[in-house]
Amino acid sequence: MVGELKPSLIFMLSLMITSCWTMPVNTEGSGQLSEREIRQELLDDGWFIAGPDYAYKLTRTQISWGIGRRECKNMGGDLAVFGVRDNTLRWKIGQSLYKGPVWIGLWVGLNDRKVDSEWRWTDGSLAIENEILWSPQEPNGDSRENCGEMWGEDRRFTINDAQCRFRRYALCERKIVW
Ligand SMILES: [Ca+2]
Ligand SMILES: [Ca+2]
Repeated sequence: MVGELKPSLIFMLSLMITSCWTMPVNTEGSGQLSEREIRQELLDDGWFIAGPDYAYKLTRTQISWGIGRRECKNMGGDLAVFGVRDNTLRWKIGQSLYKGPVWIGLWVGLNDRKVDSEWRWTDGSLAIENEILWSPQEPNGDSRENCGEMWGEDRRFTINDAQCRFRRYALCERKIVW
């Protein structure tokens, strides 16, 4: 069969096969970004990386807890949970953000809206007592205050229960897929 093919056709076929082998792997458009490119993309988009796999960003304006959560989701994340649960990370995030716009508190992914005094993270898990570093005398709002904010004024970035309708910047968190 091969013998019936013209030599020029065989040459062309071999050229095609060789070029396929030697063609450089094109990563552009394949969705495969390098770690450096992912970092740059997040940075350009206003996110900052804290912790191994998470990025953080504040909402543009101060809004209620519910709208804050929606905005975080629109930005590809949710209200911060991981970075709030971890004391060291929360402090680090707080310090970084305190250099930005002036704020009293930031909405985080914590609420007791369903059952009062039963604090849950927005991932649905029940917050264990020592997972939340409450501000002194907090939580004190009973059924009036059902949304968690990270308090900035004392620079300790402890947690306060606040009225969900209050206007705060929301602390959005996004897991980075490297
Ligand atoms: Ca409450
Ligand atoms: Ca309170």
